[in-house]
Amino acid sequence: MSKDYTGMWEGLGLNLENHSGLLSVLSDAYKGIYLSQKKRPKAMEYFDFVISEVHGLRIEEILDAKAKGRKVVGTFCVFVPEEIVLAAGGVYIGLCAGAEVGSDEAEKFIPRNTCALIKAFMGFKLSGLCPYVESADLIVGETTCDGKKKAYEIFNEITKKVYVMEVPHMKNEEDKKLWLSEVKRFKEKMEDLSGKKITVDALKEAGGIVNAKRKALKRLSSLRSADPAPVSGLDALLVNQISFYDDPLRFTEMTNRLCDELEERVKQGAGVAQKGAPRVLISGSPMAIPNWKLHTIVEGSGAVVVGEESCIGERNHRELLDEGFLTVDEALQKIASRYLSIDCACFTPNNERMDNINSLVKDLKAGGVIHYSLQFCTPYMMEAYKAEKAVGNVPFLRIETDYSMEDMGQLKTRVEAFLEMMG
Ligand code: BJ8
Repeated sequence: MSKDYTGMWEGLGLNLENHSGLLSVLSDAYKGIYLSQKKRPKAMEYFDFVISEVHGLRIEEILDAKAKGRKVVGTFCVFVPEEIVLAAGGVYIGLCAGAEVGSDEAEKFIPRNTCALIKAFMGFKLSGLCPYVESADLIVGETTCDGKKKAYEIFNEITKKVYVMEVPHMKNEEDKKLWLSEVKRFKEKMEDLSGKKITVDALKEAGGIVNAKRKALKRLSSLRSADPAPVSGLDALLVNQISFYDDPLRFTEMTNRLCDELEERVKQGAGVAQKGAPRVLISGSPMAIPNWKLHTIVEGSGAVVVGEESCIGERNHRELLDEGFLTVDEALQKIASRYLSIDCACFTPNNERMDNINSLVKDLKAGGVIHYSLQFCTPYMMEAYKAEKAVGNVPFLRIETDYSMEDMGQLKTRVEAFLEMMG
């Protein structure tokens, strides 16, 4: 940390001793994993800085925004329309849930056999470690998987800040109507919270900001199709993770700067791995910050991760918002339709996801797919069967794991055998 933030953390009511401990564990893990990589693009320095200031400068910026009357909205899912939060003058933050923190505390409220992501968001809060949860005015949940849906009830008892959007589990005409009404209800909620009427101009501006961010992430994604890959999967994953909490305008500019550098690398045939190194697509449950476990294993075994078919990845930026709207109503319809195109495994059927996995394999020239499910994440664990069938002859490995480091050795052995099989 470049500055002493103790006063700020105290003001947020964080558990200072545990909080400082968490930051040093995070920073050690980060340095061990990231800074030991070779041939990192120079433009990654910005993202290194952001992660080093994850509980410092960014929180300070958010508290400044709050002091100016802006409302802070935290989410755990890509279904929550960022455009509506921004159009109401709010700050949109994807809350951290990617580390094994406070599990014992969390297990006093939720079953042991709950996915690591849910346990983490409960654990972070219960251990008084997350400044984002503390600074949020509203936490928006959703009825995606059963675990989250029920956990939000408990989370609301603890935080008194949770608002839930109903996400249907099918995509027929009635479901589309239900989702549109949920998007409208959320717009009203944001108007109440901010005391501001959401106008079509505000939605246009917000739509432009979020689309520009998605375009920058798409640009990064398509550059990873080059062989040799110009950037490691670890670095690309970090950029995607940071997209959820950084200032969107600055993030877009810095991601485009990174892409400019990567474009040069591609022109020169330079990359982070040898040309012809095994190329892996990772598909499945989201990898919330600071979950770098599987990428570390895969890239530590000589392969390169060329894409994430995940909410911290393609699922978050694949579809742009159609900005051709003239009224608030039209804007809300386009927002509803853009978000309902997300191919989360909580939908049935979810055939778009199978098509999307196949397109990514082709576009990114992946030689194999590792299907990653968090343990107890039933939607993705179940969908692995269909994903494996969908990719046909492409080598496919199913992995189920959590955030602990105990199975690192065993996973490494399995990944190495898989890479050998990929040839
Ligand atoms: S749109 S993937 S971010 S719900 S890992 S809590 S699914 S048991 S996070 Fe997700 Fe939205 Fe879907 Fe994406 Fe449940 Fe699975 Fe846990 Fe999960």
